[in-house]
Amino acid sequence: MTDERKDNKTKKDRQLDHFRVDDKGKKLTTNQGLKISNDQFSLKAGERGPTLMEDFHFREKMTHFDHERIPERVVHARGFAAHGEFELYESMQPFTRAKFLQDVSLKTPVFVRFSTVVGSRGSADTVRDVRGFATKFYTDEGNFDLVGNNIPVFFIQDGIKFPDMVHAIKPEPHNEIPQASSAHDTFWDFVANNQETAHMVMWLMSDRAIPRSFRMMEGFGVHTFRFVNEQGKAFFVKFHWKPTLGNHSLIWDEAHELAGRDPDFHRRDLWEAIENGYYPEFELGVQIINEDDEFAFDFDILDATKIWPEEDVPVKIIGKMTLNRNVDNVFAETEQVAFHPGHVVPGIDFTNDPLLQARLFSYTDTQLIRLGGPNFHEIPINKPVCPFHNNQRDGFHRQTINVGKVSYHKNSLAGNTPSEASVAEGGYQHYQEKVEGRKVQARSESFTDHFSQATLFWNSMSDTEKKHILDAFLFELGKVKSKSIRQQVVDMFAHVDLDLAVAIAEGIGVKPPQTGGSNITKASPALSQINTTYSSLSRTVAVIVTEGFNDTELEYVLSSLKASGMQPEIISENLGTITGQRGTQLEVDHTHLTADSVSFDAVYMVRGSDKNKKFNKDIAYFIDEAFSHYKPIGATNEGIPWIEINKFDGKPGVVTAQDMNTFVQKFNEAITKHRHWDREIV
Ligand code: HDE
Repeated sequence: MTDERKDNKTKKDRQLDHFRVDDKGKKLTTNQGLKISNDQFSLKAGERGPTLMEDFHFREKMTHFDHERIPERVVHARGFAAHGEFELYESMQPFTRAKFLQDVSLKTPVFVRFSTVVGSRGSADTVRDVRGFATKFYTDEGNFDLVGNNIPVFFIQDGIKFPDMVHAIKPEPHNEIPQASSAHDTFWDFVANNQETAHMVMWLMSDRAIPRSFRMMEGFGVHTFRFVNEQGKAFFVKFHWKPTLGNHSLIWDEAHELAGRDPDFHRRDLWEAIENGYYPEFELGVQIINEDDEFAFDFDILDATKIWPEEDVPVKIIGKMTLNRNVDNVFAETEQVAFHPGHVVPGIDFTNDPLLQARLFSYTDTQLIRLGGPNFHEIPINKPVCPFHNNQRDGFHRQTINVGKVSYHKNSLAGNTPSEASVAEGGYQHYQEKVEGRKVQARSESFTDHFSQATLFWNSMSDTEKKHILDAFLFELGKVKSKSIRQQVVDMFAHVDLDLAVAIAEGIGVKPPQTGGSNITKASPALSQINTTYSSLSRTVAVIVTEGFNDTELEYVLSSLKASGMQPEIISENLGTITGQRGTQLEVDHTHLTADSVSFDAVYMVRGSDKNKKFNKDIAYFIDEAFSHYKPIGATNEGIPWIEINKFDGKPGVVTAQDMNTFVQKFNEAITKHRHWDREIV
């Protein structure tokens, strides 16, 4: 346990204390507790002789090492997690009996794991992909897992197709290429031949699939769940997470470059934000539909390829989650956490969404192989914070020592305990939905419209977003070797938007479709990221400065940026300290070799005395790249010539000023805007 850990711990944090071990300052021992006198040399028959079997310490050490790895998740293998707390703004009592959604005085501990879907555990963070957004609420009534994504719809409607979909998008089996990418033949073959994918593919091609940060993306429960209140009345509900920093993305070139320069970009961003006290916050929203209105929409509300447009069914914000603590150990917590959409509490129930139904089977099943047996609920990160009692026994790695001889129900020897709880005592009761029908392998007619909402999404995009979507199609399909698949995809997306399909066709060398188009003219402004929240809080600024800088100016700007909640980092020719005209010493954080423009939200040019020609050249590239990524660039006095060399002065989002007050204000505004799309890039 680290010394600086605060006292105001959550219930979960206190529980984890019992499992934390700090080896610092201790003697080295075997796992049996035997002190080790020599950990350098194995036991040998003679100094140059063979190692002996009886060297139990060597064997234990090596065997444990040989078994350190567990299977990575079959999807969502690469992830990063943090602890936090959820607080409720207003009681949801009219809709649900769930206590953590009723009592505004409660703070519920949470653990959130963000992930990519397709790549292996060691793949890059910034690839084009869906992001997982899984939250475990440790409530007093048991764990509730909201296992969502950052995209509100899914590729398929029925879970039976999930293995096919995942096989198609994962690296191709004959050569295991490409890693963490959908830009290959099998994925697009799947898309063209399973056209329910159309809507989700539009999202995947959009900027949503390359988020700027886990802290700046939305989360969605995707499925329609059910709320059930104390009177037993049910409501359909969809869950949303809204980041308070707004919903922002990278651009493709930047994401691509980051994948090489800093494959850990998103995990580093989350880790550092929490370490630096910029705690990520997400508001929880719910869309609620009365049971009577189940059929009031022009889509089926049980179809996971559909959204409920926010303008038609408003998102009610009911609480906020704050992530305020990094993990102590990634394997123990992030890797071993086991989420399951079937982990619910009284007041939250399922619907007949066939995708959700399949997930209810898959998640326990996968943990059995990944975590090695049925006792994964005993792993510290998975343990509920409330007591749990039942007659389940034994199995690999059982930790609990269940005393007594009774492990069955009903019994008289233990007074028939553990006993069932009535609903009044908090017992879970499945919602008694009336269901009737023939056993059929079929899909409801109401699930057959695959294109209307794909068009709705397209219609809702700004021109910039539309261009990014087109570029993404051109990139992805440009990587598809089969001309037939390219043609099939173009013909398919002609049903979404004819102009889009024609533009794709032109770029990828297939016939432009003659027919298609859509009569959907509706748009949903909430879908465009242009309409999100904007904030400069926690934005990173590369401050480029050399020896002999203007102390007064730099001190003023740095303190103003920090006061506005931004994170400036100093980049210079060498590590160490640099000295200003008045003698101020400044510690350098990076050189241009260790930092790239893609790692920052903005650039501030300060300069100093110009001695190093090579550095100047490298910096010209740095600014050029930041400019081409539409990022804010600021320069004061001596830094201005650096901007002029590249002819960027006067361009949108490029702020230059002699007066520091004006500069700081305008630069802050430029950073808050995130990107300057009105800039012309040639
Ligand atoms: Fe998952 N999914 N999924 N999924 N999923 C898994 O469970 C599965 C789906 C999601 O950070 C696996 O523990 C099926 C939708 C997240 O640990 C596995 C179907 C959504 C995570 C599995 C879906 C998700 C997973 C792999 C279609 C958004 C990572 C490892 C019926 C609502 C959780 C594991 C973490 C992980 C199955 C579709 C989200 C195999 C069968 C839709 C965020 O059980």
